[in-house]
Amino acid sequence: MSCVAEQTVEMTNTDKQFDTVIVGLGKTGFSCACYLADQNVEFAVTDSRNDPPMLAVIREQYPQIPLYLGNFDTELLCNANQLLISPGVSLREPAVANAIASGVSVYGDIELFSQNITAPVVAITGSNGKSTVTTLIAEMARAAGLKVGLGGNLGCPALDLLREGKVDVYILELSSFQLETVSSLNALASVVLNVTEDHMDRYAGLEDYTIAKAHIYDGDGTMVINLDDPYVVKMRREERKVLGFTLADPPESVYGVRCYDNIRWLVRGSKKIMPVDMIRIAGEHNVANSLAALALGDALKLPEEAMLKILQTFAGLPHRCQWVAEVNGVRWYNDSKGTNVGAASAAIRGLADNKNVILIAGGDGKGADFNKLAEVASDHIRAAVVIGRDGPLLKQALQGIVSVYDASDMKAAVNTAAKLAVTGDVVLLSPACASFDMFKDYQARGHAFIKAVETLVS
Ligand code: UMA
Ligand code: ADP
Repeated sequence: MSCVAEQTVEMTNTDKQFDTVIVGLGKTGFSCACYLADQNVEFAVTDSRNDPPMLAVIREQYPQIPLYLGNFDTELLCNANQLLISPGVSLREPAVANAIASGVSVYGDIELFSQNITAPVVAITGSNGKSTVTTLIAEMARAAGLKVGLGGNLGCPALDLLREGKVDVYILELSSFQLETVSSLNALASVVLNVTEDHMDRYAGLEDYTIAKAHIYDGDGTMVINLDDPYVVKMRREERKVLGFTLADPPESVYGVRCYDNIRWLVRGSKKIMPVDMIRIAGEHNVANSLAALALGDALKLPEEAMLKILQTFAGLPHRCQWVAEVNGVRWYNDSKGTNVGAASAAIRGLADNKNVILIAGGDGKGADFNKLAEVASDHIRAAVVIGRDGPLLKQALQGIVSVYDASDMKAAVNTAAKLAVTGDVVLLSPACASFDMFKDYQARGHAFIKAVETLVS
């Protein structure tokens, strides 16, 4: 196997001999390069792409770093002592798997981060709700006067946080990919919000994916456990401090929901906390997210007043059940971040009222089983407009349950939905798929939707 080296020197065996090789030159790989360069460690960087996202930046800032682009070279990876691997690269990638088999140690940016921090970490994972809960708990901590380092899968790569100076607490959103290669995290408090199918193109199955997620609980911190999710309940370890949450009436000391005089309250055991309808973000999934944030805040000893203020004021992140417009009595919502079946199902349930949803969905399904979406569709969806590479698979699953229409792009999808919708309907973009077959990312997909809806208004 050969690969294109950026150095002008002729490559020999010794040229491919580095103690550390960074695998991947996206946001994570570049953050690893900056961190190691600060420590005066020598290393090389490789990426299977010819033109990875951070190529121009690394060439400009670190012209001396050897780069190996275009594919993964088995010799380069097997000669290393350690690989610092990016989350987008699977450990099953043949050259990486060969290196692991020949004894090379492999870890990711979160492991390096964990080995070098001096402040506690609150860590959040789950198939859905990660960014919302991560933002909620970060805002709560800030409202309590703490200096927060916020990042991970959401935005700023973790190692960049170490270059920004001292903080009181790190709050990290972590993906299953990042958790595959962590052993020293030992978070003060951590949560797996829920487990539903995602990234099935990367994992052997749900069990494999669940095992990766469960690493967030390694260590001796407080385990925040979603008692409504059987996969999460199984992760519970008896010897550990546990704070539970449920959308049901909870037992003593568990966070939950209880009705008093027909008003639903967030409670902890028998203690009332706040009426549910004072939570600003809508939908039952956001009640669960709020309870998870309260439990994490409890573990962090945040004052309740600061936490409740945030629940009452946080308006939600863009592209998550985001209200876009009302046109002729039809409400349009952008849930472009609904990138798997579980997320789209939660969004549909949260916004539907008597089968009034016209759903726009499709894209890169990541190997998902769309039949689970069909179960939700039969109760809540009147029609669906499908887009993208896996639109036909989605159509196959939904046909016979609801009327399904094809659209070639987002503008066509919005126009078709506009023709189908009547007063009182909700048009929801919640694709149940990744965006990369049609867009740069989920934000670009959400913006394309908003732009197309705006043309209906003008
Ligand atoms: N890739 C290659 N060859 C390589 C390296 C990467 O083809 O040599 C491909 C990957 O398969 C992937 C893409 O490039 O499709 C990006 O991978 P990356 O590891 O370079 O990604 P980064 O730019 O470092 O961004 C990663 C996270 N991306 C992924 O896990 C795919 C970002 O999460 C995260 O914000 C960033 O680190 C900082 O921590 C994004 C994401 O989509 C938002 N995450 C997934 C999700 O939320 O579902 C897990
Ligand atoms: P993530 O970071 O895990 O992708 P987000 O907070 O960005 O999660 O929310 C993405 C989408 O997932 C939302 O737009 C909504 O459709 C769905 N969602 C959010 N929270 C939950 C939850 N607790 N359970 C199920 N689905 C959820």
